Amino acid sequence: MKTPKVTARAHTNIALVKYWGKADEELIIPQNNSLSLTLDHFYTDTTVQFDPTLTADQFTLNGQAQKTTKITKFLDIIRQMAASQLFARVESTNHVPTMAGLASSASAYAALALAGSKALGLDLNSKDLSRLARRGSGSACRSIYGGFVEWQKGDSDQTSYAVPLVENLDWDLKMIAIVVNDKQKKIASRAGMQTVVHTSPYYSAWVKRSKEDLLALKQAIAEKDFTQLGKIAEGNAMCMHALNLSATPHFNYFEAESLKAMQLVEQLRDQGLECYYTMDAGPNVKVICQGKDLKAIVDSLSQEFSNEQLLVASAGPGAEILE
Ligand code: 2P0
Repeated sequence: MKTPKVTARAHTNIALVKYWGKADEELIIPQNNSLSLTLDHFYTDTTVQFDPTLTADQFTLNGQAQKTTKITKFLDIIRQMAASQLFARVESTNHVPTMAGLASSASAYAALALAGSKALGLDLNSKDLSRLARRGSGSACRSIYGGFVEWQKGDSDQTSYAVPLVENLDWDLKMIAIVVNDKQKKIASRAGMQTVVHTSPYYSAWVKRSKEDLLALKQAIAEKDFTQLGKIAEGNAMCMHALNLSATPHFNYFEAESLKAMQLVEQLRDQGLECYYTMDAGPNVKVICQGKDLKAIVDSLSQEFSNEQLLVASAGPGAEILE
């Protein structure tokens, strides 16, 4: 018998203290705790149905058939938990503006963990859902929750999962994504962080620094201290990118336009408009600011970037079942 069709929605998240390196590559256990903000405007909807007439998993993304290797490996974990041998039809839609290049494995695996486990009749609690999402992509374990979320690294499958810090923000934070290039990244996160762990002479300094950043950021969040939050996020991002520059072979995600965007943010700050930048495993720059300054900052950025290149998001909710 076919299982019920279950649809789940999960949002992307932006890390303010980054995850950049694994202690266990198979189980996806990170080297350091990370802390993110779940975003409202970028999300993935995924529908899953297990069906005894299928002879293999099927996967479409935005209506296009995709390779199933990674999805099947992930569904195998769910099948094992539910003692099922059924294959599934998985249909995902990324609700990220097409040119954004922000489509994320975080929202994808958080939505798939929720829809897939529900479809097979598992009623996982949030902690176990976070552990499951982690097996698909590390950052996905944070997208199970809304607001500020910490991924506590743990040291085993049982102990590595995200916890919510502040789910409903009473703080008007905004993120402006400056899309400088929407093409696929040159170096995938998974390969990039692996190179860094094995070769950067600064890796142990990163682990130490990220611990300090995490503590300070949690305090800034508790005190709603935007200046501290921004400084920590910006500094932590640059430390992550310094690892890439110091790896063998060295690599980086910066493009000329990324540097231009970062310089603009620094200029705006000098002019008294408080904003900070962060960057992930790609050239797009994400600017963090407060709602009261959003319009002035977007107006200034639009002198250098088109409106289509500037995407604004706020804090968003955790993963949820849609039907
Ligand atoms: C983060 N990133 O904390 C960091 C910062 C990118 C830069 O998590 O190998 O796609 O699937 O666990 O989660 C991107 O890495 O990597 C990421 P895998 P993932 O958001």
